[in-house]
Amino acid sequence: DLEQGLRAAMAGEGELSMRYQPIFDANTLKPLGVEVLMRWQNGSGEWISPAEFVPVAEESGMIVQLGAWQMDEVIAQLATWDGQGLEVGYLSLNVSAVQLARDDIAGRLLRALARHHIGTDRIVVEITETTLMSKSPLVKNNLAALEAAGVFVSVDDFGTGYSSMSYLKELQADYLKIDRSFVIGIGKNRSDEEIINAMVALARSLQMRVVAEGVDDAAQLRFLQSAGCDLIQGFLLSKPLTVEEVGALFDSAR
Ligand code: G
Ligand code: G
Ligand code: MN
Ligand code: NA
Repeated sequence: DLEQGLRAAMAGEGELSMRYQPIFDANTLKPLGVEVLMRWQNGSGEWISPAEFVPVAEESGMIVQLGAWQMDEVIAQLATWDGQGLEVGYLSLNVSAVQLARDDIAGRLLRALARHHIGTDRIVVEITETTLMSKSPLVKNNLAALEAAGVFVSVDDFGTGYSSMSYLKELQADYLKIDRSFVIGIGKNRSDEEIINAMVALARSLQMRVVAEGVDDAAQLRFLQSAGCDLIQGFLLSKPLTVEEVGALFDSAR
């Protein structure tokens, strides 16, 4: 089954890899960083979506080992890009509540950054609203340690969970990521547009930067620019890229 397959993929080589989806300045459209997205192509050549295997990895606890491996891989990759003179900016990492609750993820990340001489301000940790509201002391300690060290925190899929304004304020998250489901409604659904405007206003008042994800066409981009979004991510500007494609993009953007 999926769990056995994933266990084998983690033990072996080559089935798991990373893609990097660029995040752009909303106005200059200059790439400023990349979101790390895991990919799995199993032994039979089938691509299995992280939407399918991440929940399995979370339930089995494998996400701790998987996330630890990923973190070491991508920090090393960022150092490699630096060494090549490619200014890839920052890495945005999806981190699940299970990782924050069971691992010294803050310590692991800070050690990896120190080892590669990379500043903490080049990492954004993407968490969900549910994670933000966690009462687990380990989750709270990990997030507090990351923030104290200068790592940025982004609230992913914003608007799809139980959003709590007080938790947003308490953690002082740095980025708010508007979920794709609202972006899809631009030009079609007046209430989605109004929700986006309200989210931008909320983010402004909390001094958070706003990222819109899943931006697919020019009309969505125009709406989000005039709504005051700071950052844009989506297939209109770039799909998730391989290491080589990231290098080429940031090389040409210099
Ligand atoms: O990349 P894609 O759109 O297929 O991702 C689907 C879902 O899986 C998204 O919610 C995304 O946040 C999550 N995801 C993708 N890569 C990772 C990862 O490396 N770690 C974690 N925890 N979640 C991921
Ligand atoms: O939940 P999270 O934001 O981490 O999910 C990111 C996922 O969304 C990635 O797997 C990525 O492939 C997908 N994605 C990013 N931009 C677009 C887009 O413009 N359109 C669609 N359909 N999916 C997108
Ligand atoms: Mn994300
Ligand atoms: Na999202």
